Amino acid sequence: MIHEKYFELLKGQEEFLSKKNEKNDEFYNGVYDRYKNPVITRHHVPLHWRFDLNKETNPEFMERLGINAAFNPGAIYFNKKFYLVVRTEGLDRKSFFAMAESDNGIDGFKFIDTPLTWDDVDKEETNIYDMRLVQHEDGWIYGIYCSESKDLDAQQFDTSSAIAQAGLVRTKDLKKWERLPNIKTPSPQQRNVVLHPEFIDGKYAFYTRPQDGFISTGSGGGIAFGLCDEITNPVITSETNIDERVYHTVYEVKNGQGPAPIKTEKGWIHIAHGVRNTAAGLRYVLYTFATSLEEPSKIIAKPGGHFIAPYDEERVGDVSNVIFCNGAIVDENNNIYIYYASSDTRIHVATTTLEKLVDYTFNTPEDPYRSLKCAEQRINLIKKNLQLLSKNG
Ligand code: M1P
Repeated sequence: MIHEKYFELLKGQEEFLSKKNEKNDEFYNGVYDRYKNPVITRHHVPLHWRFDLNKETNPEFMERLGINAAFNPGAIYFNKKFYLVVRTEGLDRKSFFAMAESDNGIDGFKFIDTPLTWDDVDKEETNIYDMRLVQHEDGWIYGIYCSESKDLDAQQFDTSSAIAQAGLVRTKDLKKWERLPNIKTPSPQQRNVVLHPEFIDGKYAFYTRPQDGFISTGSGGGIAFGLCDEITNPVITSETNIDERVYHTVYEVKNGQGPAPIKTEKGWIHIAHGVRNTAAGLRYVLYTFATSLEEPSKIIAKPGGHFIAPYDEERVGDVSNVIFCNGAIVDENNNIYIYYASSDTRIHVATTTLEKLVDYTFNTPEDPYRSLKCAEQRINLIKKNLQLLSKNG
């Protein structure tokens, strides 16, 4: 017999899920729009994924398998629907992937089917998260995610040290997933590995993030680029750093490629995250850069500063002061949906257009790296504006 509390909670959840999302008019920067509500939170997770509905086995209707957070989603536009592969984290800290679907990409996201699983090829793999989805020109949809295991070489008292590797899966229908071997690179650890959507010189091309520690990138860091011959035996023999960490920037401590780059007439546009350290801990923001169409590993434009940073309530969560993005969608009208998570807790969308993203990336001044140069940059802007104002005044 189904517990009566289920129907009461279901009614409330259905009302919550049917709430329309609206643009947040209090925010303006001309580059993108923010929205009033997150698109996915832990409260979106279906009740029958969390509660045992049977009154006999759960007379008090207790939540048996609670959800802590829903964040860092991979994204893909498939058969005219918006799909997010959500990093769904149980109360036990383990993340799993779950698919949510919406007709318009702004609201109405619902978790579908059941959590995603595939062949368990790596028995040491403990935690999985942050999938990047890409429709490759070879016809497959690939998912690359962080596959985390305990560091077996750590001292016995050290129960925290971990190893991050790049797990690889693929599908054609978003239902049946094939697990391929982890991607091998010259670096001891990897996170934020992303597949480029097109072949380069007939090879699969990847953005990687070499690191020799789990949290700190150590002597590694930066966004690197590497090629691989065979996707079923993914070995990248050489990684070249294309976007390094730089002192006193928003990507001083760490950075990482976000979703797969977006192709435009002027170049590939990349959305990445940059990290700096503060007295309150690490601060994660997003930034963009463009690489050449002829040479996707060559940066040709890079605005200074952040593109999206924690705003209002986004600042607070399980890991506060974090904006992270590993999923974006471009629809048939060149509208762009950037799915970003705030503070490792919930998912938001920011919308813009291809035209605006190109304008922002190519026409925003670069970081001149020194305060007096920044002041000069701003004085130039002020002078030009004052001239214009006095001519038209
Ligand atoms: O907690 C913030 C982020 O920390 C890590 O980011 P990076 O890969 O740059 O080290 C990841 O664990 C990410 O999931 C998380 O959001």
